Amino acid sequence: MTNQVAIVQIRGWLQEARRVAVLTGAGISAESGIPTFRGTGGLWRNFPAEQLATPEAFARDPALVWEWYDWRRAVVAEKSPNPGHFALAEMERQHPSVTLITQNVDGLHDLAGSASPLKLHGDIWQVRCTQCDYRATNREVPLTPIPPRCSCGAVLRPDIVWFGEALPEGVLRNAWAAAQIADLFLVVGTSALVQPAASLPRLALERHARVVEINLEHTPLSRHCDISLRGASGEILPLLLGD
Ligand code: BJW
Ligand code: ZN
Repeated sequence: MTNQVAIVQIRGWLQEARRVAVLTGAGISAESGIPTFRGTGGLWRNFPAEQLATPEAFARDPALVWEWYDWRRAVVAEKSPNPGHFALAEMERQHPSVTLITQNVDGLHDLAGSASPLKLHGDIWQVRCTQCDYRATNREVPLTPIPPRCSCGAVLRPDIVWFGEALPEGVLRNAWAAAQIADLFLVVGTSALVQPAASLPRLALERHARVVEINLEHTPLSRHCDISLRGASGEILPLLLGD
């Protein structure tokens, strides 16, 4: 099937679908200039994940981990949503029921106008205290001091889900529910390696939803999808919308 034929097919499925779920990953923000995690130019090419994105790494050296986030916040702060983000926001307006689930922490779906993306892995602009219940939005770039501290004296941490940590319970519950009831599930720009996010399209497949992948590369999910489109999300997603 050529991409053109596939796109006509997916447009039809989108029109027929009663409930749509969309899972996005770092690839959707790549065209905005935000590096992905894995692969060429990936954020972790020079840093094994275990060195930075774990609670153990943070406990060992909070300043080092914060330096990495401070750099990433500076990168993200100057970036804008691309046509892929805008197309998904428009899809929400055109379709009666779309649930957007994202693994991204960059906030670009919000900036594009998506109403309330389910953020599985947290938000780079939120901080929380390692000791008390304090949580806040913090858009300071660069951050001072590093590491930042709570008024209770303890160190603040990024409100992000690191390896070995549980995902926010309500968010994950809503994402499972959306995957369970979707009749069309779009998987966009994710390597589909990180759990439990990668299980969401698998669940949709078990429930006999149509599953469509949009990715520059093949992933472990590709061969299970009804359609797996090779291409850039910023080019393909706008083509799925009605006029
Ligand atoms: C384009 C494109 C373009 C490029 N257009 N496409 C079951 C089995 C095995 C392991 C586990 C398991 N369950 C749990 C685990 C452990 C672990 C895990 O999954 N490990 C795997 C790596 C094996 N999972 C966890 O630890 C999770 N926690 C958990 O399960 O806890 C259980 C628990 C329960 C109760 C109590 C306690 C614990 C937490 C996972 C948290 C992941 N967090 C990260 C880092 C956040 C920090 C940060 O952002 O700084 O989130 S990992 C990192 O990967 C980040 C991303 O959100 C996530 C996914 O990456 P993504 O988005 O897929 O990006 P890439 O780079 O991998 O792929 C980009 C893709 O885009 C590529 O395919 C490109 O081709 C494509 N692309 N340009 C279209 N223009
Ligand atoms: Zn505190």
